[in-house]
Parts: sequence; structure tokens; C-alpha cells
Amino acid sequence: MVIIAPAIGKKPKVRFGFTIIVSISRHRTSIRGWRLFYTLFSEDINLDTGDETTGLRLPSGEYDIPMLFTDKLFDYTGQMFFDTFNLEGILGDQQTVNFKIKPYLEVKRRKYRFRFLDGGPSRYIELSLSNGTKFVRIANCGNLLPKAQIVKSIRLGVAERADVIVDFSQFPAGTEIYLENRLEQVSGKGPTGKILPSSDKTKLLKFIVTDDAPDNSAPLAQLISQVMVPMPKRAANPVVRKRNWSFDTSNGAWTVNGQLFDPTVISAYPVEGTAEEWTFRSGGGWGHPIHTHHEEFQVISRNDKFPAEDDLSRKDVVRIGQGAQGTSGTGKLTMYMQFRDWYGDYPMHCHNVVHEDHSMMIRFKIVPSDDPNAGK
Ligand SMILES: [Cu+2]
Repeated sequence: MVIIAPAIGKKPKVRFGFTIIVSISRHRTSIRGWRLFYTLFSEDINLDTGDETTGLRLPSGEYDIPMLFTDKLFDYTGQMFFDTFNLEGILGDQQTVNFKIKPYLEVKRRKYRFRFLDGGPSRYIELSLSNGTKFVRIANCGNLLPKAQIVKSIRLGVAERADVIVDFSQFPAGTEIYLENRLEQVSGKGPTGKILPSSDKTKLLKFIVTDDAPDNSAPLAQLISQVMVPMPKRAANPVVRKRNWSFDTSNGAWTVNGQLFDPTVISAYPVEGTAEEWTFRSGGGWGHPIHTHHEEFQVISRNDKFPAEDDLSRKDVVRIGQGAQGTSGTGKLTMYMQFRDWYGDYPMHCHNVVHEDHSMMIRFKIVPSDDPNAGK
């Protein structure tokens, strides 16, 4: 059992995440899942101010802790093993937190910010606390939310993120609380959507509440009510083009609009400064966490209905297909995306990295309005 050490980096706050022009080259198919399985991760931590007495007064410093959830598979010698012949998706023998199996974390009686990231390679997770305490969710993959959400559990597909605040001052010293993943998943294709009873298997990490510590972050009532990052207004940049993307399977591999990824093919040429509406479709039996590079998007509808709270934020990964939300699948999802700031090539792909490797990805190129391919 190992205490997780917070790994905090300081970086100036930026409007967008970390997508840059080299993104295609980092998505070489066939080997990315293998490479991600064996390598270490680092998180690009964007801070509000990094000081809990200023700005939004979020828990900061040693009380701001990233947690990466990844599955690991081991061979008979105890070495990590990645099955390159498995084209559905890799589930591990063990679910790890910051590469530790069932670690514990001693926490002071005060508020913490945790930055959850589902590192796959293929497992979805639904995080909750064993004593029923709810999370104050403040951010997701896109950015800080417009307003905090109070939620009892959080479902994440591969590469999705969620930042939460948990106030441990409400518990006496010595209290033990487990962080659990109770989402059933029996194959790499995707989760069933069923929530399992709590058991040793579902417990990922144990919090042990220790002694008091000063807390200069804002009181919970303020954190819950304050406006953080408002959503961009869609009416300010109306949709100029609609596109359809169908995520499917063919002969054991994974396709977009019936095609395997070809790095020489550009599938869309959005015009810089405009906005488009993209509709994702997925058949039954598979879950796909779809990730677009460049700018965060907004979910307009899910199965032709107004999206749930889970979707009401800026996103760069969205779950479609089986187990997307609750126990139901999502056959159709429509989103709004702007193409500002940069020209160039970007990928969109399934972030079940095994699906991505075989070969569920397309390339799009943002061009100026006078480009001969503009809007194609
Ligand atoms: Cu997929």
C-alpha cells in the first residue's frame, strides 16, 4: 500500500487544452494503444490562480491532486502485458490509481480538489464514494463548468476528465472512505451500464481522514453558487455546415463513415472562424468515447433529446453507443463546434485506443475562407 504523492505542475491558464499542430503525428495508428499502456503519463494542469485565497478560491497546492485511472494486465512472470491481437479493447487484471493497485491517501479534515482522468486503455469508470457523500463537480474535459454540479457519481469514458471538490472536514479523524468504480464492464467493447454492488473489486482507493488543517478555499456554499466559466453563446457564431459521422465496425476493425483511417485523406475542411454542427451515430453493442482535437464543443442533443446535466459543459470527449449514460445507449448525438484561432490538421477519433488503432479516426483540416477546399 502506497500513499499517492500529489504531482502538481504549474502552468499559466490557457483557454484551450493541449492540442497543437503535431497532433496527427502523435496518433499513429496500430501502436498508440500499446505505447500508452506501457508509458508514464503527465497531466497538463491548468490552474485558476493556484492560490486558494484568490480568484475562484479553489482548493490548491498540496490539496489539488490529479488521479489517473488505468487498467493493467500482467503475464505469468508479473510483467505488464498488452495483447496486440485483441481488437475489441483491453481490460486489465487490475484497475490502478496513479499506477498503484488499491492505494490509500491520508487526507486532512478540509476541502480537496481531485482531478480525475480515465486513462483507459478501454475501460469506462463510474466513480463514487462508499459512504454516499456527493461530489461537487467543478470541471470536465473542456474547462471549468459554468456552475458546479452536485452529483453522487461520475461516469467517464477513456480520456474524459472531471474535477471534483470533497470536503473531509465533515468526518471525524480515523474515518475511512473508499473511492469506487461500480460500473460493470465485461469486455473491451464498452460498459453494460449496470451499477454493481460495492465490493472489494469496486474499491480503487481508500481515503483515511487524519487531523485538522487550515482551509483558505471558499466555503462550499460559495463554491457551489459562483459562476466559473460561462458557456460560449452559440447564437454569436451560427452553424454554417452540418456533417454526419457514423462510428461502426467492419471485419473486426473500427470505421468512421465506413472507412478505416487513411492519413493521406482529409475528410472535412471547416473554415477558420466558423461553426459547424456534427452528428455522431453508433450502432448497438459498442461504446465509443469520441474525442475531437482543436476546440471544445457543446452537446446540442442526445438521442434527439435535450442533453442531461452530464453534457451541459464544454467537452472534448463524448460517450456514444452502449453504456453512454445510465443504462441506455446513445445512437445519435449532435454537437456544436467552433473552429477559431488556428489553421491546420486535427484528428477526431475513438479514444478506446484499441478502436483508434484499428482504425476509428478521421483527419480534418481548418482552412481560410479563400482555400479551394473551404467548406468541403
Ligand atoms: Cu470505440
